[in-house]
Amino acid sequence: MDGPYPHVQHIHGGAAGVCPTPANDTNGDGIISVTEGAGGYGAIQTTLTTSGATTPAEGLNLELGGQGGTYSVQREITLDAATKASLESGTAVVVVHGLDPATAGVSTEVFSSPSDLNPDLPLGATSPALCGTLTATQMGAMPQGGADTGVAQETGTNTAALALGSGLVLAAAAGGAYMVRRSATKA
Ligand SMILES: [Cu+2]
Repeated sequence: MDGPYPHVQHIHGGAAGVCPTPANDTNGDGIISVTEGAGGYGAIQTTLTTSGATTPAEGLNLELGGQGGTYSVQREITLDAATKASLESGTAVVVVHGLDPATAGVSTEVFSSPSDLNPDLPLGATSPALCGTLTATQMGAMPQGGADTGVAQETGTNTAALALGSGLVLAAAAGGAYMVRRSATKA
């Protein structure tokens, strides 16, 4: 649509707490769809919107997602009971959706085919791009200065961190967040 490609992003939970691997691309189209990946990371529990509501109902609200290749979100949100339970059990997973059409490694036909979540959206826009399992760490004190109250994601660093006002700091283990798209298997 001539705009920056969107990234809806969520805390998923209620499943195994694991991110998909290329082996999850069961239909072999070069993209791991939500249908192919969600068995490991579960359903949307919190939508990490850039503003406004953070409920699962906003899960596909592209206007409240991140935009383009680099962005930052700093906000404080209140997690619901389901998300807290996943965090406590180690099954909470941050998933950033939306592949870069320039680097997705698939044809335009595949990228733009109907999303398994909403046929009005392209498959590439809703499929997982980044994923990391959250682990809880008790902090003795809140971080000083501007706490990272949202997911911070920088290209190339493979990190995702979430700091909560409760004093819990949740961070994906180094190397635990990784690109889940894969190189094209078709020319
Ligand atoms: Cu998601």
